[in-house]
Amino acid sequence: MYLAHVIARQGKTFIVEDEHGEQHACHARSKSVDAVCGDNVECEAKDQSKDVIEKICERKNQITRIDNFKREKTIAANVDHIIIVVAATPEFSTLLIDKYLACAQLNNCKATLVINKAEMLNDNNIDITKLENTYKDLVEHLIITSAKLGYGIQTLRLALSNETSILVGQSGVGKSSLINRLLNNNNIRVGELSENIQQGKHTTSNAFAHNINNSGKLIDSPGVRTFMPIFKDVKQVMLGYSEFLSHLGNCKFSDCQHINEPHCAIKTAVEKNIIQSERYASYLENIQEVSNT
Ligand SMILES: Nc1nc2c(ncn2[C@@H]2O[C@H](COP(=O)(O)OP(=O)(O)OP(=O)(O)O)[C@@H](O)[C@H]2O)c(=O)[nH]1
Ligand SMILES: [Mg+2]
Ligand SMILES: [Zn+2]
Repeated sequence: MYLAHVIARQGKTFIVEDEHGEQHACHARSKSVDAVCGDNVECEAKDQSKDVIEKICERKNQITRIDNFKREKTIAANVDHIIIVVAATPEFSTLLIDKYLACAQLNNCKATLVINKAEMLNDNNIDITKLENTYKDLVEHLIITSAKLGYGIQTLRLALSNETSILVGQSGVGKSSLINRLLNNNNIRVGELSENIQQGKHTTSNAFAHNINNSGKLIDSPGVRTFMPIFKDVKQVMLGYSEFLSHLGNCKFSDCQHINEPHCAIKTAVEKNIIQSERYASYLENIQEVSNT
């Protein structure tokens, strides 16, 4: 029996890494052993066949998505730090950033915002100052990068600080390209990587955890077509906006949803510019979405 860490899943095969950094291909003991990237597992070594994952250790948290059939699917576990990637292209909305921020907040993860394709920001009329003003106090780091030019990569590497991090964001923002850069700079072979993440055009289809030298594990997740955090109820939306937390409980009504109730502490904070009006607007949009489903 040995302890290991799941770094990828390809169909019914799991790739795990043991405490010595050695990789093994495993099967799961049964269907109920549904391990994901980031899981800590107990494995049984086998001579004649693939090793077997016997047990998944208790998870600190899990990042889930909703599939096309509205079923919840876990894509990664035990995540410390969510790296939200947006880029000059494709176009993005701050609502999307706010959803990912809430995902981090609800899962007790740190959040960092990466703005990639820096060399194209001017041509695409992205207002960096506005983004910085909105998000600098809500994230651990706000980093401008260009995976194409190699800009900002060292800053990103330092921000990863030896934890398990996951890159999230729309398809095409450059998540896999950033990982390639982080790995290249460490002279780690990328051949193995390209097989896993560069099949077909560019889309990453499965989560995959890469070892970044001295900077822990970095999970590459598939783009937003398949990964979009979803709020289960109004309560979750409230708890997902970190700057709201200290005001909750100060409203006149204990069940205040901060929409149009009188004497609402959240709305007062917005009026006093303590909470940004953009964030409050996105809160209302998310409340609306939850109420419609
Ligand atoms: N100009 C420019 N292009 C970039 C940059 N980073 C990535 N790209 C390009 O953007 C496209 C998408 O990059 P990927 O790294 O595959 O994007 P991804 O986020 O991993 O996409 P999915 O796997 O589909 O979620 C590729 O054509 C990259 O070459 C950048 O900094 N500047
Ligand atoms: Mg990718
Ligand atoms: Zn209120």
